[in-house]
Amino acid sequence: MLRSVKNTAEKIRQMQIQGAHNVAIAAIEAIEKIPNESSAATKKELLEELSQAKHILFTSRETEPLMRNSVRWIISQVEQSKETKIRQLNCVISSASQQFLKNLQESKEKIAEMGSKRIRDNSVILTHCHSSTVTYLLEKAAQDGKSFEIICTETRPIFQGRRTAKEMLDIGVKTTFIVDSAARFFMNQVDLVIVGADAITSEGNVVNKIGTSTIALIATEARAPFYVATELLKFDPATMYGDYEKIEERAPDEVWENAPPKLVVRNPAFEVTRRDFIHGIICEEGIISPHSITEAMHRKYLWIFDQKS
Ligand code: RUB
Repeated sequence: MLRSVKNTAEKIRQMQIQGAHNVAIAAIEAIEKIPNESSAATKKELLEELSQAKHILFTSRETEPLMRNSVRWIISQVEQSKETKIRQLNCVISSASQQFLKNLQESKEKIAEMGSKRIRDNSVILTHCHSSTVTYLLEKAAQDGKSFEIICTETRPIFQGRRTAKEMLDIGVKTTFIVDSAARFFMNQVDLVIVGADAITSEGNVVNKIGTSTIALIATEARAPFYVATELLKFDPATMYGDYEKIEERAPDEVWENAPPKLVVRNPAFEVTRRDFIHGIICEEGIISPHSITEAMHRKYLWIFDQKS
């Protein structure tokens, strides 16, 4: 039972699937497979399985509100369905999953379209980590005929920046690869910074890969606009009701394998970048100020405020 969900959760935990967008897609696809692997005979049993699946996926990585919002929404469609027969309820899972995936793809397209317009010819753009939203936006800009170059950080400890660098080279963009601590050294050559997001809080702060807030700070110092490209559904409704976004702390051996025994090694995967350092959030509703995030959520995804657990 729940074989696909367990496999996917393990891949997410081990970061074979990485980045909030890809994590959410993998989780949705795993939920979509539940009907094929389920022995549920009643709606109650199916909802119990879905609840277990939710728990398994939610505990795979902590800082993944897009995945949580996706899974919650699909389950809510089953809960609210008037259908009682398993076959029909399985169809609800399938159509809700497909609808959500379609929405994510449409959002990604809109973000790329609007973000591409912000790129002026001959710009130097710095990015951090690997965000599929950012690389898609840059790909769109290249297709639109913009000429630009990229500086990307290696992103210690597990080097997601290498993936970004390879993707940029594959689309023929001049790419410079730097160690994370060289970001300030190069910032005076940078025209704009674009990073992705793992979570957006109700105050308009953004959670992204560790190192992002330092880059935001030095971008502000150098007067280089700092943009975040993200779907609005990375908004975490729990932050609206007082909770802090949890920051995942990963195993120390990612930082130093076989470190000296008494050494304390810390490895937070993410951190908060305050809205004051964010020039704009490039999302499916347009390029918006982080201050207006809750209005945008009310306009576009009102249902999110009902889904807390
Ligand atoms: C990835 C990371 C990315 C965001 C956005 O961290 O911080 O910037 O997830 O990515 P990790 P996307 O490698 O630890 O998952 O735009 O693809 O959702």
